[in-house]
Amino acid sequence: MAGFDALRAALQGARRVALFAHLSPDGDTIGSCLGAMHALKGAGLEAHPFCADLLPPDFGFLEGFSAFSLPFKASGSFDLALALDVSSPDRLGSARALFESTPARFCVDHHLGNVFDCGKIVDEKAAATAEIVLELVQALNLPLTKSAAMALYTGLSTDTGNFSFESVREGTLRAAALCVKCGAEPETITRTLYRTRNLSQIKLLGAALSKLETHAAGQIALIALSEEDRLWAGASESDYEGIVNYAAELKGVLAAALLSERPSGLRCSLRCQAPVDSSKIAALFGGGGHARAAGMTLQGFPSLQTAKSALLHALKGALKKDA
Ligand SMILES: [Mn+2]
Repeated sequence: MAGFDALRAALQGARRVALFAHLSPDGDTIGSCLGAMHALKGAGLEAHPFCADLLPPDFGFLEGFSAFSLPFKASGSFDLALALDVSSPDRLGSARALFESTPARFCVDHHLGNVFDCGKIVDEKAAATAEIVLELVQALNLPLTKSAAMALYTGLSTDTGNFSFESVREGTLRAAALCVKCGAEPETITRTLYRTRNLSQIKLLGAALSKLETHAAGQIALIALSEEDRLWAGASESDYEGIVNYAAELKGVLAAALLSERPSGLRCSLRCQAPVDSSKIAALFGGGGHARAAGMTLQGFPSLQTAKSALLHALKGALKKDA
């Protein structure tokens, strides 16, 4: 991988490493940061994870989760900065300044169209950034402790729908097997992340299902959740996770969207089946992601209703063009 030798060299002279997660952090960016942190610490380095956003509390079961801090709380300077699962400097949010002020900078990522201008270890075929981190851990002979294995397995699992997406390749499962060999507990991770819900999540899901609409002869499924729905359910940001899949699972649906008014803005999650490309639809609204799953924050719409109309128009356009 391009950038690997440079990273190895940079690590040799480094003492303090700063690790960076992206805005709206998911299991892959969090798991990759914590996995890298444990592995680097095991090799005698200092490593600190940073995220400019609030972290979803669901990942609190991972060892070292509380080590994450906001970038302005960083003390001292770092020799090496590593952005994990971050596709562009913008996605660092307010952590960008800390990243850019560090002398040696690298990103480890699997997104299409990574636009960083630094040392790059990018594999667009990897199902998760955690998969690349595992390759690096092995290639650099870093220790894979149980804590690191739990974190990296979490990254692999969350980015692949628990090992069920098209992106899953032999290397993904080999990476998972290595994590299990080193102490990762698939049952604990699966139960904690996918089989445990709080009341606000169940209520929000109920509201979402009652608002599911279909369009274009059943090829589009759309859910729009208002601020009122959020207040009724008592929902927090992380409670929206996964709801879009209910729309995507409806038989005959090629494009599914969840639009939601949240404290962080008007968010949209997309799930599309081939040949419709989620990332192309997201790009129309300044967002990004992958062909099967993408997301964006919609800006400049005076109401949920106008945003919904614009989104529906874009979904219908994508169906005409791609399907
Ligand atoms: Mn990822």
